Amino acid sequence: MQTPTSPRTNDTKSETKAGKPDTSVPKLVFYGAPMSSATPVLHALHELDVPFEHVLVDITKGEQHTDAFRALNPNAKVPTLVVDGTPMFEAAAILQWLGDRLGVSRGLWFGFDDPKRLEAVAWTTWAYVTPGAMLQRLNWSRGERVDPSLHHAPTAAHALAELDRHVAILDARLAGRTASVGDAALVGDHFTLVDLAVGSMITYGTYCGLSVEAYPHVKAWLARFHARPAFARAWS
Ligand SMILES: N[C@@H](CCC(=O)N[C@@H](CS)C(=O)NCC(=O)O)C(=O)O
Repeated sequence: MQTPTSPRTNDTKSETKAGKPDTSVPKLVFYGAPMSSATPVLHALHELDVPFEHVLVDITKGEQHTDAFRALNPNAKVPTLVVDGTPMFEAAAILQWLGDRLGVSRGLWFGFDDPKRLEAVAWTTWAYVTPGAMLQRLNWSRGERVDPSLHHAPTAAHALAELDRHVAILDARLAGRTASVGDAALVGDHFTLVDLAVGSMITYGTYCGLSVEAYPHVKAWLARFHARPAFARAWS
């Protein structure tokens, strides 16, 4: 594991708009690998604009299997986030925790008493267990890195059809939230970590062969997601 040449570390004190140190930000150590399941979490950390230490785990060299890393994440996978010394894993859980702890005051998540939090948790979880699960099935059934003896064309075709249905569900959600194409957010009236979680999964889907061309609301929403400066910082 190595830190990048210019890590954002906790030596950098987070500042409030008034210029006072934001002492409420816990010490965050993020373990990730480029263009992986860790990428949406890296994107979220940039959106939140909080200080964090970034540790690169070279999963191509097996660095995730060291005893030190397994002590943080017994699954030996990225992302892993250590918060004031306590490790957590699973991207969906990390995103929701970041929203609860750091996103509400930054307008990127919803407070416990806000009914919109119910929708936020629902859609964020949906991204990972509905299209996310189907993307896994698609990859297993035709992925380049998967043993070809495990490939199965009918399963791949079924997964793609299901993913298309998921995009249709998203399109209807976005269409119902605004009169015009392209300015809707999934929950609330502006971009939040909900859009980040779902947008990340759909973006990954497009890398795997999913098309959103037939869905104008999803297409415009995804284009705005990709135009965010923090997206470019994380997804490269
Ligand atoms: N369900 C996990 C999946 C994490 C995952 O599969 N991470 C991959 C990178 S995309 C990994 O660390 N692979 C290393 C390995 O399996 O050895 C999450 O969403 O956090």
